[in-house]
Amino acid sequence: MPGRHLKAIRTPGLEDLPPLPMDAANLVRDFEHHYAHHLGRDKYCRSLRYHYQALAFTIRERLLERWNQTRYAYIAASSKSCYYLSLEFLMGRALGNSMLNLGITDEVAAAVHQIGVTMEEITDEEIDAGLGNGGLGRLAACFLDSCATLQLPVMGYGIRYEYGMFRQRIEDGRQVEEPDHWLRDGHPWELERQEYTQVVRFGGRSEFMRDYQGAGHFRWVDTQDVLAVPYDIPIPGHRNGTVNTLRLWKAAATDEFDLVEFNAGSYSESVAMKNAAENITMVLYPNDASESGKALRLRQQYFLASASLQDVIARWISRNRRDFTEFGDKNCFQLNDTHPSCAVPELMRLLMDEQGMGWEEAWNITSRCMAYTNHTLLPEALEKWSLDLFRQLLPRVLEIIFEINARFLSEVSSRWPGDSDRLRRMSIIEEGPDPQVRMAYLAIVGSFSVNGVAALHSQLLVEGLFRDFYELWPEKFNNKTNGVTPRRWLAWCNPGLSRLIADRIGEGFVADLEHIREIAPLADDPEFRERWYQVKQANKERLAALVKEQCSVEFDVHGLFDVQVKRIHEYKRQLLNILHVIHLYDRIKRGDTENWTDRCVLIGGKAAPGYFMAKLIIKLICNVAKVINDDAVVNGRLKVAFLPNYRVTAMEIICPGTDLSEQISTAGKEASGTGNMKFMMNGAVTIGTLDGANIEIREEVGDDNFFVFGLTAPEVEEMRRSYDPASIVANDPDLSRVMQLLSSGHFNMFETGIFAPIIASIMNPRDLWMVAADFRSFVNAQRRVSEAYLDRERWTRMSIVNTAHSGKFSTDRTISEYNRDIWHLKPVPAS
Ligand code: 26Q
Repeated sequence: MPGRHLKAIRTPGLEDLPPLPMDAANLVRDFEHHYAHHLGRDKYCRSLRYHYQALAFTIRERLLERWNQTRYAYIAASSKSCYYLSLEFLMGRALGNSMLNLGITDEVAAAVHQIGVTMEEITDEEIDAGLGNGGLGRLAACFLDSCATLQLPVMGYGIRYEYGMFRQRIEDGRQVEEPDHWLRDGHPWELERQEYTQVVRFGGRSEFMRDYQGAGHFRWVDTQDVLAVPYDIPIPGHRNGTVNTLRLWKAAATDEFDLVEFNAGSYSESVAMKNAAENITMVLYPNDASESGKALRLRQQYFLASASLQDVIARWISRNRRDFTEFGDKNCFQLNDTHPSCAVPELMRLLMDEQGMGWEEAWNITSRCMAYTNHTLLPEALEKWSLDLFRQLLPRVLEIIFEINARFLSEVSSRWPGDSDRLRRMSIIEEGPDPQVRMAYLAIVGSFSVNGVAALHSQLLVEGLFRDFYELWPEKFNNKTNGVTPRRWLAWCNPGLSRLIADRIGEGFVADLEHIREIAPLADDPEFRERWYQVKQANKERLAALVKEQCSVEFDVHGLFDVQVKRIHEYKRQLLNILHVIHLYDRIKRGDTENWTDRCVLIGGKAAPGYFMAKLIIKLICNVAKVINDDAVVNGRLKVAFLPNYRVTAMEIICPGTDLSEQISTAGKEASGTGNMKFMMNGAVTIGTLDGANIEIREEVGDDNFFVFGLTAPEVEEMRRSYDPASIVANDPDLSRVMQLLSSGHFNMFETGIFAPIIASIMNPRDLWMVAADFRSFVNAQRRVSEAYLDRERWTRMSIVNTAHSGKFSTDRTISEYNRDIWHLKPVPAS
């Protein structure tokens, strides 16, 4: 029954079963059981897919025991809980991570060996769970790992998209998108939880009525209802017995829905309605900035918010009856950007319309348990939804937003009487011919905490985008610098380096990355440096093999591996990177190659399907790569490759094999960046602007171990006033030659004029990303990089120092700060 929690049926003894043994022999036995009896395969099966599935089930049942124990411990502690609401969880693969966190990597390796396949063959069968676009989605995944490792009662809530992030192919140098039907062969890690199905309503209208006592109530009627069916995914902590939950909702049509239409004799309408309902969770929007105005996207956002809140409330009622006095103290909802911010009016609606509370009481609870994280500084990426769309889809929710706004604006006007300009600026509703709901303002007004994701970003938020709100409520605003989980991004993806580190300082750094600082003195130990260098070389071999296989380009591991992988976006300036590549090519052609450092430049990332410039930049990278790689004069001094289909699993091979990490966004535009942290942790040195978390990385490693360049954020804003790229180009002979090469058609011989929009954007005085402005400084910094790389001892020392100072960038630190300042949860040991 949707929405209703049945009384528990106790099956005696189930939780007293002896724990499943973890030794290799028992793993083999359970593997064989799943392979033969569950999946029905035998020795004639030609596909390794079932080996993967059987092993996944073998490990999942070991997670299940700990999962239950964790739940019992949380119930017994009746502690405060936090819910991470996110439209994206970019989980990647689960098998390796589960083994690592259960602490059974060696046992599984032995078992797999007995079965007669290699570990790599099996792990390669797993498809990435690509339920996210980029940084924001991967951050959510790293957060869940840290919450479980810190034994915090935190649950993730998201959407079980049928199709995840599209697969990218490159055809003739251009991006082609293919659907990612990742669930085709089933997902062995998930557990369907039909019994916790919720109903989410859309459309209809809001009605006011009085009950028999004369009290007024709002009713939302004539709605179209959709079922939300939960699928749970286990999130193991690192060797601590805790297994937390990620709950993903799938949309399904209600039975009644079908029947009404069906009985009316319209079978096809009924099927169409069913499809409309199930479409809600069909596909992830592949846009890493906002996608304007799409009704289906708003449906997804409300669907997630409503299903998750109803689920939390149902659990609350099953444990506390209808006593909500402590609800606000015992629950916290962290909103991953504005995407789930319908949660603010939706919690109001559930508390008032369904639980019968008055406004004051409901608002008191809501505004005490919502917290909002902002992930962008680009004003154009701030989410807005048209009022008309809102009214059509969520009429009752819009009414509540109006009331929130009215009460909020009256607070503003009593603080600043007569300041009508301020009222207009701060209103949750943007007036105009097509009025809009400003989701960020809704989130700020409804939350007790608002945070940015790096020090600079948080500072720029209160000085710029959210300045008015900061003046009103300074105490709400705070910073939480991002991190990445050292389990996946060091221990799992870089076993060679992890062993070397563990040999010297023990394994403690995996659970507490602050310990990694202890390797810093070893940068002065020549023998340690030699071993460090050898590990890096081996990782470069692995990366070179991937590049060979995927791009048919041969990277020589003695060259400097120079890597930029991330979503393709103008503000991230892949264009600046390629201008430098063209400049190096030009130097080779001119014979200016004294003391040359061979370079292998790797660029990868997906462009939003509708983003013309981003797609054109991919085409340029591919064309430049082809010309350079085919030019005999270059003779291996420079290699360039575009890696197709960049994703979590690719990064696991890329970051360990990288020498130089490119973090070159226009200052003030990248909120934080997290790829920068993965690279640093794996001993890459950064070339970067003073943007996002780069600033904090540089602070940790020191000026000598970081190649900084470019305008600062205030300098960028200052330069905009008089920006004149034409004169910058004219006064820089190197840049002139690069622009000359571009304009001459050297990289588009039989494709006349295709790069004209790129040339125009560089030459545009209103170029938002100021590519020409930073060219000289970038090329100079790259010169210093090349020189440093020629001195192998010096470079290796820098590499060690980078890893040694990566402790701050563990999500364990980030989550501890969220907990200390925002959530206030007590850790609960699993047993
Ligand atoms: C919004 C509305 C409609 C459709 C799509 C979207 C949408 C989807 C994804 C908007 C933004 C995103 C993703 C944003 C993102 O990944 N931001 C990155 O977040 C990282 C984690 O905080 C930061 O490190 C990066 O700097 C930031 O760019």
